[in-house]
Amino acid sequence: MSGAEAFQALTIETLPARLGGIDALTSRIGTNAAQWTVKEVGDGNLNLVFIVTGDKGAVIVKQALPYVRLVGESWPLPLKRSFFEYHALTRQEARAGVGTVPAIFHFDEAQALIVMEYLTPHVILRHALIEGRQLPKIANDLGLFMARTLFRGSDLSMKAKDRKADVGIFADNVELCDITENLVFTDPYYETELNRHTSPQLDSLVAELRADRDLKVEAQKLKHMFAANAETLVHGDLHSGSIMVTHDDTRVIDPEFAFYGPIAFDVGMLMANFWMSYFSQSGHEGAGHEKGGDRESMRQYLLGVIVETWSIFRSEFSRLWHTERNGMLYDRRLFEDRGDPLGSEQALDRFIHDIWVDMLGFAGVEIHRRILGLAHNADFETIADQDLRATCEAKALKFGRHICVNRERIHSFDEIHALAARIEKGIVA
Ligand code: SR1
Ligand code: MG
Repeated sequence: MSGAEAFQALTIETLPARLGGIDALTSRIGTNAAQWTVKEVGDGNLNLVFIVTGDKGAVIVKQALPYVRLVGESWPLPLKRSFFEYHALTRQEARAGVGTVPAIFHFDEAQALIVMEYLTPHVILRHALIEGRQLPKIANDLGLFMARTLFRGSDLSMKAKDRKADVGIFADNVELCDITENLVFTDPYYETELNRHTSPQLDSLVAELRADRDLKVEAQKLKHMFAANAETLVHGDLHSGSIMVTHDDTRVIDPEFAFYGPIAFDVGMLMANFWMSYFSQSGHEGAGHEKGGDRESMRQYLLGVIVETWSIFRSEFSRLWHTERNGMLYDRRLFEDRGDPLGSEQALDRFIHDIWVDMLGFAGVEIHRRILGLAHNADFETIADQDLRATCEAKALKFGRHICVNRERIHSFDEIHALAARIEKGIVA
């Protein structure tokens, strides 16, 4: 299929004939396209995802649709998000290393499709956590991934000219940013058509949050930061559904929301999804991996993952600060080169402190939008008992409000996790 042809959505039936002549596929899965098996497995909100298997192997074919799959054709969405996903993946691989994202074999811009590595036996991290599986490597892998992609895409590392050119390219990812700007920072905080929540159980808490002036002011402050602080190339949708895992391997997928935004946005979104998993665990008691595992040990595991992810992120970011700080910010000529290494340490401490504070804010609003907005997550949605689900969600909502509004006065995970435990046990109403 040539890139010049008009866009046409693939189907299970048409895919072999349409892609059967592409060397990037045939060389990996076999030339006899008539024998390929095709399965559509997309369970995200936006795209088609096919596993295509031939006699030599399998690949993933991901194709964007000209609308939001979750909602339907009434919500058009440009195909160019596939372009941003492809270019974000190539940059992430260059910055974080081969094996941190799926390998890319082919990109067709007009057909908005990417052919990439079929990750197997990987599963979506969110599903693994719902099952009660404890993955030993995720904190290390994700801490490193964030530090390396976020540092190396910023003015701490890139040449100003290159970075500005890249900011220009990704600035066109307007519609996907618009989704986040509305769905994360605004819609959850007022009554609008696409929102939903577990009702009537959460009605009074939702009304309370929507009347909460301090919370809404903070959410808008964070939105401003999201829209105006083009600090680095962020993944833009780094939740546990955008990560695939095995016991030994972690891959970050799906960066179609990538744009130049705040470092803390990716970190906060990821942490929020670990905290939501924490508060959802009691809804999965007795189910899943090895009869559900022990959900208290799962909760302790999740808090440990959060602390370790941050610690790895912080130490790798600091290492890069000392070894790769060759961009235009915090110029070495002002500090190390004139015998003032402490000046650079002071700047680093402050830089990391700002990420910490903003991370807590972004995490708080991400938690809220997954419970009050359009796009919910399976951690809570798969809890069949509505009363139990609402109890879990209410705890997460209160926790999210606290870390968002009080973020400038929160200094450690010890205090955050002491609060989380009190909320979880019902000690704090
Ligand atoms: C309409 S898209 C809803 C959500 O799905 C994506 O994964 C993003 O998280 C987006 O906010
Ligand atoms: Mg996605």
